[in-house]
Formats: sequence, structure tokens, C-alpha cells
Amino acid sequence: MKSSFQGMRTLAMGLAAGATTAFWGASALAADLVGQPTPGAIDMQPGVTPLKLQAIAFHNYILLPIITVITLFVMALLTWCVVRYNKRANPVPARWSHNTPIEVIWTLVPVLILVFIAIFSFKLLFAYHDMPKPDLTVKATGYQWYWGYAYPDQKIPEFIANVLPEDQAKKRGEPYLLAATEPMVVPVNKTVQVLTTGADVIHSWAVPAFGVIMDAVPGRVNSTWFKAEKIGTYYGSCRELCGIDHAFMPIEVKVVSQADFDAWVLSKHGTVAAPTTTQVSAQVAGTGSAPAPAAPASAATPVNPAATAGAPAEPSAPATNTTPAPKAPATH
Ligand SMILES: [Cu+2]
Repeated sequence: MKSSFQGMRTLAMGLAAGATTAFWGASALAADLVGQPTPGAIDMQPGVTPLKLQAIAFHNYILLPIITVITLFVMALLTWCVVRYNKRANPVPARWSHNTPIEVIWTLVPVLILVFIAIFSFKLLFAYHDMPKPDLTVKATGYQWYWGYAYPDQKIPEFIANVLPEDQAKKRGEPYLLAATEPMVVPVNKTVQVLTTGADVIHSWAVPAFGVIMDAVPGRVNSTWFKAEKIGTYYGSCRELCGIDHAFMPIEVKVVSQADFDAWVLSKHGTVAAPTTTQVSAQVAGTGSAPAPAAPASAATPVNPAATAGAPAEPSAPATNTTPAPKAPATH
């Protein structure tokens, strides 16, 4: 398995490099921008989380070679039929219409290919599902048309992130329509749980460099996570058509050092030494009673994520997708 994987990896890299050079010229091979799209680029954004890197590897070394081989194979078959069996070259066509061995092969081979893909696909899916114990939780609420971020662990109440107007974005040297008036700030190398919900219609919180996309649905609290391994500014946007200004609710995440994060928390009048998500969850597990209103959910102890919004906890409820949330908080 390993050696065949290595072989495919080499093949894929060769194909990808060849295709890129052929279509875009050598200049397109220059370094991609990190955290935002690169004009003229054809590949995915560079990843800064382990999951995104796994997703890129899955795409480049498993899916892309398979797609390439299938495409070339079908193209060769078509060419062969056109050349060998056209009216001039083959005036009297064969009369048979069934061939059992061939039919068995063209049923079985696609099934085997799909099973092979599923092995890696499910591995990745489980990796996304298995959130480590989060170091902090951020609640992201989608509004028409901006985002609200709250940090229950740090007791930072919700603040609003609007689209940064074009002139201000230029002044700050940030990309217009990706930059926000206030970024979400997280520490580097920490597991960040993001709870998403919608206040009015369905939005979706997505940051490509993190490999994260999660619907923000009114009346629900969804959970996703990331662990950014590189300090920097990463942009995303709402990924669910949510109305006229859907394109104007960008996501800006600043990944900073722990010291810078603590300073930012203090600037927001938050608590740096707040009990961690893990500790709060442990209390919940120990007593079985309702947690403090600020207690977020964790992977180890499935707790109603709506607890972060002040609702009573249901310790037996799964952590994602099934729990009605309380009425969405009022805007601002
Ligand atoms: Cu939206």
C-alpha cells in the first residue's frame, strides 16, 4: 500500500507540475499568497492546519491521479473507436451486442475504485470529526450581513465584524471584500472550537486555509475546529447564499502568538485566566448538573453546545447538529 501510494504521489506531482507549466507558464509556479486567493492560481490555497494539509494530500495524491488516468483511458478508447471503427475503416460492423466478461469488468472496476477512494475519504472525515480537547471556543453568529464573534471562555461578549470599506482596506493594505472591520483573533498552535449559528437565515463560516466550512443555521449550534500552525492573517467568507449582501460578509482570522492573544483579550476586557474549555467540561461530567452559562461543548464530553448561549445543558445530547438553540441573540 505504502509503495503504491508513493508511486502515485510521484506520478501526481509530475502530472500536476506538467499541467501547471503547460497551462499557465512558469510564472504561475511562483509562491501562492497565504490566507487568501492568488490571482491566476489554479491550485487550492496553501493550508496552515493539519486537516487542510491532509485534504490537499487526499486531493493531489489520491483523487487527481485517479481522475487523470480515467480521463486519459476514456480519451484513448474514444480515439481508438473513431479511428478503427469508422465507416471507411470498418464498413461491416459487428452484430453482437453483449459481452458478459466486459460487463462484469466495467461494473466491478468502478466499484473497486470507489471503495479505494472511500478508505482515504473516510479516514479524513473521521479526522475532521475527532476534535481534540479544545483550548478555546469561539462562537460565530451569522447575521444579514456580517459576523458576530463571542469568546465564552474569555468572557468576551459578542463583537461585530463588518466588511471593511474599500478605501480603508486599501489604506491597511488588506484585500477588499475579504478584510473585516474586526478580525477574529486566535492563538497559534491551539485547538480552536468554532460554534456556528445563524441569527436570521442560513450562513456558512468558511476559511479555506484552515480547510474549514460549517453552516450557521438559525435554531442550531454547529461545531467545527481548527489548529492553525502558522501566525498570519487568513481570510474566508460566507458560503451560503444568504441574501443581497451575501458577498459582503467576509471572515478575517488573525492567528497570533499566545502573548499577543492574551494582550488582545485584555484589550477586549476579557479574562485571560478563565477556566479552560476542558476544565469546564470536566466539571460538567463530574456533577452531571448544569454547567456555568459560559461552558462550551467539548469532544470528550458531549454537552449541549447551546450552553454557550445560556441555555440549560443536556449532557446526553450530541455535540453537533441536533440541538435546538435558544432564540438567536439580538443584533449588536
Ligand atoms: Cu451569509
